[in-house]
Amino acid sequence: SGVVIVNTTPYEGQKPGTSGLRKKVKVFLQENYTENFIQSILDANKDAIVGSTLVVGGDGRYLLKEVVDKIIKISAGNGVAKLLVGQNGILSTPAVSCIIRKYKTLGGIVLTASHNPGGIDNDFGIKFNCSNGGPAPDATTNDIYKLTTTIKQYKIANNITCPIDKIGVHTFNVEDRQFTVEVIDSVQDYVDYMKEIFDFPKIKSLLQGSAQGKPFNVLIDSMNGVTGPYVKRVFVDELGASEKNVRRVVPLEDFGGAHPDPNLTYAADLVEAVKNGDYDFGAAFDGDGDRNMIIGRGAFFVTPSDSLAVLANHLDCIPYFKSTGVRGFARSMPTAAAVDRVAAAVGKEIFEVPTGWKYFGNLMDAGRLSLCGEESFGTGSDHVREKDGMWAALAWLSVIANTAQSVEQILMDHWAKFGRNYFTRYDYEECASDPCNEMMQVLERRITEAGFVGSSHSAAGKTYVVKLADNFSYMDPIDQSVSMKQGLRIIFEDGSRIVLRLSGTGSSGATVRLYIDSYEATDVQGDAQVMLRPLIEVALQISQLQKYTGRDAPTVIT
Ligand code: VG1
Ligand code: CO
Repeated sequence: SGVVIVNTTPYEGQKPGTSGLRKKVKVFLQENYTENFIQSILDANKDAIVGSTLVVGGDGRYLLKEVVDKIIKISAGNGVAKLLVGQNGILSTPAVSCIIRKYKTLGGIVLTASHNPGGIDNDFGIKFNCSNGGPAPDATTNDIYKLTTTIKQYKIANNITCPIDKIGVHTFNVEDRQFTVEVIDSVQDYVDYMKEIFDFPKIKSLLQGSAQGKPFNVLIDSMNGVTGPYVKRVFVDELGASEKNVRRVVPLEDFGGAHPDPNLTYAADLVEAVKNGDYDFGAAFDGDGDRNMIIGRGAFFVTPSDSLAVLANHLDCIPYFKSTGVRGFARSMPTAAAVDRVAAAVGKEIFEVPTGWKYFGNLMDAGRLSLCGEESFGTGSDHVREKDGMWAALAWLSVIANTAQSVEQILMDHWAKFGRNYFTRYDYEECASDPCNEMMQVLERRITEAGFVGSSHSAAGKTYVVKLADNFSYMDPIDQSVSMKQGLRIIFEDGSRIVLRLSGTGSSGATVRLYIDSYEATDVQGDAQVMLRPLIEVALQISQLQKYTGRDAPTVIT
């Protein structure tokens, strides 16, 4: 087959955000839009691309198969030697990371807009992961972006058509070079790895009741996203759960109309099912399988910042960490500082990085980091270089199997020992961009002005004195790269924090995120919304958020 060189012109705005390029499907459907971005990803790898192997897969959303087909043709056109493609294009984000690492490929292309809704009127996304299995760091995504602004042509082998619905190997000759597409089982490598990491027989006996008598009844919700086949294989085939223990396990192109984001708002029906049913545990995962929500009996909610802290304190329940040892811990800046207290107690390093999983990779590669998380329902370890929803659920079940405690008891014990970081996040989704940008500028000026540090702010009978305020910047301790302007922080004398940032994953307008974190040593049984009310009021006053967004209530509260 021959390679054609197609002339093209740049599109504006192909700048990857927190996690890849995410746009409406219709944006990707514009002539050469997707081709330009794929070619730019390959070009950013320079000479290494010729003769390389790449992993390709995504979360099953609308447009996946068409884009896989384009990646096959453009890879062939650019001298890639081999692609490992998930059957029907299906691979969860953590599975891509696992496969890149296992087969030591140059990297992978992940086709997902994660938790954003799918379907022809919704979102699609393309992300490049490097040879460590993690999302490309800023330097690489900046290179990709720069290439998209000057692209003049792309190379494509149009004659190559390769079925991806069956497992198998296809080889082609492309201008005297051999090009191979290996269609792989979407779940096998990942499931094999989970069986190495966890004690499956122990989790199985927990679920079946042979350990404590009564079966431990779980409800696992894939939200019509990519984790369906993984959940079936692990929970039903391996761990002996029944079909009644799993729900929404068929990946759908539009996620059945659901917003596949595992939180109390968008996974409300799982919460209801666990509340009203005889369940000891519920978990939900997002569209691409890297996020998780954990709830206990009666839908007792585990806030992700606490989930991270609890797991940090119980890593000895997971065989993987017995062999690797436990290195440090890390969290993203807006994540509540509960894990910091565990790190201090067990004498481990703790890192605070900007929002986005790409910032954890260097620390893991350097052997400094074992477990990390984000408040946005992301939890994971150095077993891969992405957050991993199903891993988090299996980690929790390991803790439960080892401690013989309920989810709620585990949290109560944790708070009794460490105190509690109350946390909440308010999201104001799809606001007008200009006023939100203005709000952030005005707020940054105000909080960095002389006199702001030391000023007091009162609401609902509480007064807070500012100790530090800035626009968070981070220097990577491994390669010294600096990431500026990662979110406005106001930290008060008592350790309470207000954080404000604009989302980098939306596909239209601006989404404002307001994060509130406040520590209580002994008053640990309260309701987060009640406990945090004064601080929320203070945040709304200082930011004038309601004026700028025109919203008097958030879209989502977690
Ligand atoms: C959000 C979360 C962030 C997460 C990112 C990708 O980013 O806040 O913590 O890493 O999504 O998650 P932002 O910029 O919208 O706040 V996923 O599951 O969409 O890959
Ligand atoms: Co995701």
